[in-house]
Amino acid sequence: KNMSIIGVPMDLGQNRRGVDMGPSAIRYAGVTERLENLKYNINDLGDVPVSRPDEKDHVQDGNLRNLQQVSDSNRQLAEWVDEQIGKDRFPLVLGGDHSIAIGSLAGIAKHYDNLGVIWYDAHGDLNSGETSPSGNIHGMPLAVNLGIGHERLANILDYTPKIKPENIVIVGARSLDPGEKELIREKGITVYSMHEIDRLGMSRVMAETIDYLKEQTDGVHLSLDLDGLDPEEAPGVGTPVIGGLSYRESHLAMEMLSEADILTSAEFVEVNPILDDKNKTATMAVGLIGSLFGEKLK
Ligand code: DIR
Ligand code: MN
Ligand code: MN
Ligand code: MN
Repeated sequence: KNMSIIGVPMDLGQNRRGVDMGPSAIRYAGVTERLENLKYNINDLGDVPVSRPDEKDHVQDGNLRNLQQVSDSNRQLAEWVDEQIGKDRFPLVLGGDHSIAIGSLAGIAKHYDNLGVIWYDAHGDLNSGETSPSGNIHGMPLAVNLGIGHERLANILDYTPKIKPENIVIVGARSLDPGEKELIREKGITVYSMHEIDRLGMSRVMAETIDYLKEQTDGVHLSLDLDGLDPEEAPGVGTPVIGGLSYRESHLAMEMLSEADILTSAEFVEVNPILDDKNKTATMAVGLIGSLFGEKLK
């Protein structure tokens, strides 16, 4: 199986510097070797260019920090991802902050009529300039992909929306802003928050997610924000939230996805080696990637 790795050293979608080194940290933790051991043919394309922020960290165009730079890099990322899928290569995108899901989904969703998305995250990332408490675009990518938000973000590759609300499953949520909760209700988005995961167990949550998306969609993208995990296990993230998913719950989820064989693209985001403990979080990401791509079976 052919896979292309794309790094996106993006830190302009939020306030903590260092997450731009996420792709390096994940490569250093051995992602390519891990996948080659699983008999994947890997082409590491390197990193999508990210330009520097303006000198003054100013909020542009109605509460959107670094809009121009975030939009430009995401457009390029979308083109790279689109090209790899065109060559029948599985895109594995490494972040960078979660604003890069705008570009990756723009490139991916073109190829599907009914793309499913698993959003593994402590947050909903469903804000817009109007609802965001921070102006940080990394809190907005899922809304943007629903067609909600600035047109320079929502209209990348000249189409919108990228995905349908009924094709989204959020897993691990425990920090949702009021505007995000309202959007979840209004659009009927499926959310397995920590409450549901505690009650049902990850095994049932993933079984339901897989059954539902298998029925409903023609491709599935996994967008995994490392802050979905508990900060004790994944401390190298910019917006940690107590009470998260464990190492085993997360590996079980990846193993079940691997067995179900439904994924058509994936991204791992928000690894910040400056905030980390001896590259623990990048190492966690690489372990999860190993499980996602079949380590248990091979
Ligand atoms: C918050 C934090 N909801 C915001 N979002 C984060 O700024 O919109 N997303 N950290 O990953
Ligand atoms: Mn996120
Ligand atoms: Mn489409
Ligand atoms: Mn998050």
